[in-house]
Formats: sequence, structure tokens, C-alpha cells
Amino acid sequence: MRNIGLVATALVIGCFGFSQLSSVSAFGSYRSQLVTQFKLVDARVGCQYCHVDAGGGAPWNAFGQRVQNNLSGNIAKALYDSLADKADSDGDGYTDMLEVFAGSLPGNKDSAPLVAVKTLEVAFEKAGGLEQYKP
Ligand SMILES: [Ca+2]
Repeated sequence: MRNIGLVATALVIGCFGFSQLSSVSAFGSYRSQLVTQFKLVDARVGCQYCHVDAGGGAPWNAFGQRVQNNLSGNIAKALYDSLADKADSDGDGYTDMLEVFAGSLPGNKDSAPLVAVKTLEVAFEKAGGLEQYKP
């Protein structure tokens, strides 16, 4: 009897572990797409690019909410559409596309580019503008 209980417990833990792994993998693929599509430095991109907490999960920051609102099954399109909105999600004076280009966080008002908006806009357009982030 005791062995049956152990086997059942192992199965429950195994299934739970598997579902957690699947969940992590899905979010990991979103992160990979973000890093690749936005030409970011992989090691510098944490969960707080889109989430409020460093560990991810709910809640999402203003930029993460924008991506969620644009998500209809295709993360690459949702990421592009979020920049094409030309919004300043965190209200720090820089549009999300300029923040992505500069390497600051588009959903965190405490993270902003160190150069003036006009200077950054010129460099952004010279580098290819919004088209450089098209999937
Ligand atoms: Ca910001």
C-alpha cells in the first residue's frame, strides 16, 4: 500500500513538473523572439522587460500589457505591432521603439535613454527606423 502511495505521489509531481516545464518553455520562446527581433543583448534581458517582477508572471508592466493586447497568437507580430503603436508606454518621454533601439526598458519609467529624443530619432531613422524590427 505504501508503495502505491509513493508511485501516485511521484506521478502527480511528475505531471505538475511537466506542466510547469511546458509553461516555462512557452514564455522562454517569447523571450527568445524578443531578444532576436529587437536585436537585444541576450544576457541583459530579464523578465522585467515586460513584467513588473523579476521572476515574471503577473502583473505585466505597461509595455508588457501593450504586447499582450496586440497578441493574437503570433508573438513576432505582437512585438512589432507594439512598437508600431508609436506609444510611450511608461511615460518617460521616449517612445517604445526609441527605447528598444537605445536599449532601455520601454515599460519602466526609471529606465530611459541617455541621449535627447531628437538625437535618438535621427539615429533610429538612419539605422532603418521601425522596419528594422519587422518579423
Ligand atoms: Ca523607459
